[in-house]
Amino acid sequence: IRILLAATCLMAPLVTGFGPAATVQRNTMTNTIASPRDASISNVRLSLISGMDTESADIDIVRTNGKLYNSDSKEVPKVLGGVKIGLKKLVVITGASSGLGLSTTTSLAKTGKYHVIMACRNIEKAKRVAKEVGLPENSFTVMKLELASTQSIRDFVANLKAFKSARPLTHLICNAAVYRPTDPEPAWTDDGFEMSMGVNHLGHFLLVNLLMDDMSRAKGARVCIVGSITGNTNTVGGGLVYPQANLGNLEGFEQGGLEPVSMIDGKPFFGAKAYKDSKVCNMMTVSELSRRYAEDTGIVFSSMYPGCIAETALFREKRQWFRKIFPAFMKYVTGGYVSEAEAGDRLAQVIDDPQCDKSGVYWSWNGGAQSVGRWSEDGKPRGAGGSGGEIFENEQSDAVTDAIKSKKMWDLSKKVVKLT
Ligand code: NDP
Ligand code: PMR
Repeated sequence: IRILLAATCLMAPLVTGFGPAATVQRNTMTNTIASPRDASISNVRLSLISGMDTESADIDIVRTNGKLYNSDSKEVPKVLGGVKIGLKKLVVITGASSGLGLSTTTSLAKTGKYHVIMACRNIEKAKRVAKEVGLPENSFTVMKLELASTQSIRDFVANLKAFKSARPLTHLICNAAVYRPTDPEPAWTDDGFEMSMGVNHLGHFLLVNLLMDDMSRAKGARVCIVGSITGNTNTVGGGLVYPQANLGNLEGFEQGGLEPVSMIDGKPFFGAKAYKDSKVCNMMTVSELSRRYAEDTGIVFSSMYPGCIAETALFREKRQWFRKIFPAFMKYVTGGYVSEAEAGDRLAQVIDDPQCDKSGVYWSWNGGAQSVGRWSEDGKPRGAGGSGGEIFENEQSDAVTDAIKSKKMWDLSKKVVKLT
């Protein structure tokens, strides 16, 4: 009993250090060493209750003199990798209820290092799929985020603040997207933005900006906004397949970007192009974030192309025959196919791998049928992104790296979403 009491007292500073909302709920000793001099405890299981969720953490340490030891009696630092011992890193993933977002959630959760906030528009669906893929109970929390509403985005950020009281937000993945190639007329977000641009770019643009202050206080923070080959006209997938992304001179945003203005270039609505334009804005946003904040805050900003995950629900609007043929076409003709699971590992790598600790990079994988996927006059790889490739720092098209246009895109996006 004495050891149990001692353990509770020793753990108290560890727990209360994480903020006022954290309290000890349960404290179970599974293995004790009898000698009072050693008084070591291994595998103490703590449950922290924060604003919205209960999380357990296995702590493999304890010592009396203020120093911490692991179960091999080796002293360990109180802060490991920027995160306090016993607490997982906190990562927000938008659109975690399907496709790439869900497989990335699975990849990160299974490392045991991350607690994933699944930021989703459909809470019930997110909970259901989390169960279906067998996410460990204490590895995730589902939170409401409707990117087609700036109010919902602001509410999400406020709710996250309550949740975060137990630990800082270190990682953000902007992944959610819609692709509406067959819509004859534009759909509109709550605020009156065209749906693909509103959800894929403007919603994430607002979210990142609202979280920037908090994240700049975290150590080792990373932000990844998912881009695509189809937004880059220097590739076969983005350059040869009609329509090409083209922001024009952002005339649509200059006009306020609100209904009835649908396209960023001010031209008539074109669903497939709106998606590709939004991906250009995603990648430009990363360059701008990196230029503006990387050095001062230490945050690593990146974008990536996961490969062609041809079976996801992104293609829900496409005809049935296309959805059947597309994966085979990508596998056997272009070599650009990648499975959801492998794509999830790739995005998780951008978040977790020390190799990806460099800001402003657009990551890709050099897999698949190289000869088809490459379109490179300078001989540098621009892989099709297919299965089994190595990670590399990809180049983006001149239209994406246009610094003047990126700045204009940034300034107008701020105006459009009413960020001061
Ligand atoms: P999915 O359709 O499978 O996943 C999209 C996710 O976004 C879903 O969780 C969806 O929620 C969510 N979402 C859609 N609209 C909103 C909204 N208004 N508010 C909040 N969440 C929303 O597509 P993918 O997994 O294929 O796409 C993920 C990312 O990967 C996208 O950024 C896409 O551009 C990118 N990408 C995909 C490629 C591919 O080949 N599939 C290739 C290159 C990039 P719900 O589950 O409720 O529908
Ligand atoms: Mg594309 C190496 C060639 C390559 C790659 C990597 C892609 C990726 N595509 C390639 C080639 C081609 N595609 C060719 C030659 C064709 C004409 C037959 C073709 C067609 C095509 C269509 C109709 N491809 C598509 C579509 C879509 O509707 C997808 C799209 O553009 O969604 C926006 C798509 C894609 N091709 C890709 C990738 C990754 C996509 C998925 C979407 C995305 O960027 O998120």
